[in-house]
Amino acid sequence: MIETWRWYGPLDPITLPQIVQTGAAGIVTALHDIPYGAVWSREAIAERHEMIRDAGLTWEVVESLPVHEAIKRGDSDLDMLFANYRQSMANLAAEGITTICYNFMPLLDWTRTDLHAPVANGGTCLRFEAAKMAAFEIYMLGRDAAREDYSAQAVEQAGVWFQAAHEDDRAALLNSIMSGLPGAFDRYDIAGLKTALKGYDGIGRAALRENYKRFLDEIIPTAQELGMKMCVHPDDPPRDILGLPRIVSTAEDIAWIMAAVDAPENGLTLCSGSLGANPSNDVPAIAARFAERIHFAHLRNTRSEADGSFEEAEHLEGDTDMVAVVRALLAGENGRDIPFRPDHGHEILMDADLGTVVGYPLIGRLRGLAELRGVARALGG
Ligand code: DNO
Repeated sequence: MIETWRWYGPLDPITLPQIVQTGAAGIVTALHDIPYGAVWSREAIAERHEMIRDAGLTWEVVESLPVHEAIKRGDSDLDMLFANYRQSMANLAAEGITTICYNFMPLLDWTRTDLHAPVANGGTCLRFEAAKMAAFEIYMLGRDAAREDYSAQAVEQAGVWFQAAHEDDRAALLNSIMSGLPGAFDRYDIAGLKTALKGYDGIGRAALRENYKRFLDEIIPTAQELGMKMCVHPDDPPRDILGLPRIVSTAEDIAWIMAAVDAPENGLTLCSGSLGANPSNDVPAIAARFAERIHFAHLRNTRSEADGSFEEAEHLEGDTDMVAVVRALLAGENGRDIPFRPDHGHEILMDADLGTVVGYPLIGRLRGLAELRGVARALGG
């Protein structure tokens, strides 16, 4: 398997020469400064590519070429957005970069309520606390219907939390929830989020699937012409959130996507952490079932709690049998060629002082990569 590392570009406090020292061979990155929906020019791609090559690394995967909200909503005039997406793909392919990760989550990307939850060994992790998310939805957004989306216990604790919360606590919660949106674009305050949510009025699961199918119909033929692999990232967490449907959360969802355009270029990013946060997802079984369509892997672990809360565990700990996941990936025909990256990581040792991108610490990820490398090596990958 190809060891990769997510790099956030020239503004990332972790430099390319430092990444070389982690042992990773490949880079996963994006042009985070380009607004969603605009074309990635050949020049901008080439410039970034050269930096990566100069450091002795390869640009293995684009994460992400973002899908504009208008496409997810299925607005009426999308021709320009699809044309721009295809143009960015062509420009990437011309530079020899052919694997693209993207997601189809409405409005939010990965969502957590705590960015620095303490863990037993003294580090911190990312945490999703159902009660705090419920508090955000019910009391801060005023979405009363959210009471139906959480356990009775979580709804009750939400009230307790909100009563006791100060202005700072609420601001910190909003900040945590918004932190999953990479780059500077499309972060919302409460008013902005309410407006953005209105844009999804009347869009349920079936409509979102229809919009996704249209995206695949528009994009996959281009991927085929260009020799590219598209790989959708699962929803994180794998459940509806803010009343918005999420359609990349379970094995059944993935099977629907793979069948919607049944071609190898329509593939999956196997994110063990995202899928693993739903206890009814059997992640090794999902990896085995879709192995031929998995073009990229995010390896990470979580520990779930009864009320729907979960937190991120060390890469080899937690609810998912990581050895079984890697074994399943390696059993696929192209298993040895799959790029993988250690996803997220605990903040440990001096991580907190380094000013790295939230969720992407240096030492915690280095630890994860080293552990995963050992697993892969032991299994012959
Ligand atoms: C979280 C990441 C996601 C991922 C996007 C892909 O850490 O795995 O933000 O990059 O969902 O589009």
